[in-house]
Amino acid sequence: MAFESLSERLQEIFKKLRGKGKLTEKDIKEAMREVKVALLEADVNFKVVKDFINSVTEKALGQEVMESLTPGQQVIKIVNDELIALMGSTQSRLNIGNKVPAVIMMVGLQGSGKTTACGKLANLLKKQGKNPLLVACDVVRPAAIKQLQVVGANVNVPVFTMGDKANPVDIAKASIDYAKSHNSDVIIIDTAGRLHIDEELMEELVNIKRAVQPDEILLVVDAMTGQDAVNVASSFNERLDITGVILTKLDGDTRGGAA
Ligand SMILES: Nc1nc2c(ncn2[C@@H]2O[C@H](COP(=O)(O)OP(=O)(O)O)[C@@H](O)[C@H]2O)c(=O)[nH]1
Ligand SMILES: [Mg+2]
Repeated sequence: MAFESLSERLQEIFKKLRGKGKLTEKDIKEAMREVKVALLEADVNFKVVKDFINSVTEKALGQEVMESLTPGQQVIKIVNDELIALMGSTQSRLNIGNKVPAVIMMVGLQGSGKTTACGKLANLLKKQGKNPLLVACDVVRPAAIKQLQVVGANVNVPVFTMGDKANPVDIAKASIDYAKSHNSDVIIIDTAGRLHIDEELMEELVNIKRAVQPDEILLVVDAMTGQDAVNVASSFNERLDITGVILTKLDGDTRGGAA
């Protein structure tokens, strides 16, 4: 992911700064140039990057920093503080923790990227020391279960399935017992989508929600949806009271067909 490699790049730049006792103006400018390149390569808007670098450079070149005992640390702190200000100062973390297993339900239109996001989320949770279980509740799309199994295998996370003849509500319920007996502390439910919002889909999702009381209901939205994303989000929110949104396909050019 773009942010992953950006943070790695920044760590490298910070390491160099930290290694220096005293910083010269040249050191700081050199580091800022590297930060700038890293941000641009992570596809951050040029004007945003320019303002960011100007603001950080100005602060970093201030007297207090240059004369402090740990100028490298000070500069790193400035970059971090400004980055937080830039990206939004409230970090949204998943609200899971008390209940075992915690339940995360993924919802969204067909093709929005739910199944893919399930894998990414499972991987992330695993890195945080969790023991996730993926649950195959999409029994509508023919190859959906197989797809989730491939996604799960890629990140080494088990997948709970009851095949495509079972009812999604029953699958979701059964997965909780399965998680308990297999030491999974968080389950990620992959649900079916539709091409358009329809009553049948919403009812299915509402029923799953009622059965498993998710801690988080994350709406997965394709970033290319554009303005219609707002309509999609409010329709899902009305019925399901979603707790978060995951924007997918921010990478690359997924636009196809008519330009
Ligand atoms: N480029 C790109 N493609 C994605 C992303 N997420 C999903 N896809 C692709 O979009 C298609 C639909 O994704 P899928 O996870 O099956 O969507 P679902 O129907 O909501 O489960 C697949 O071909 C995915 O590989 C993403 O973040 N970037
Ligand atoms: Mg899917």
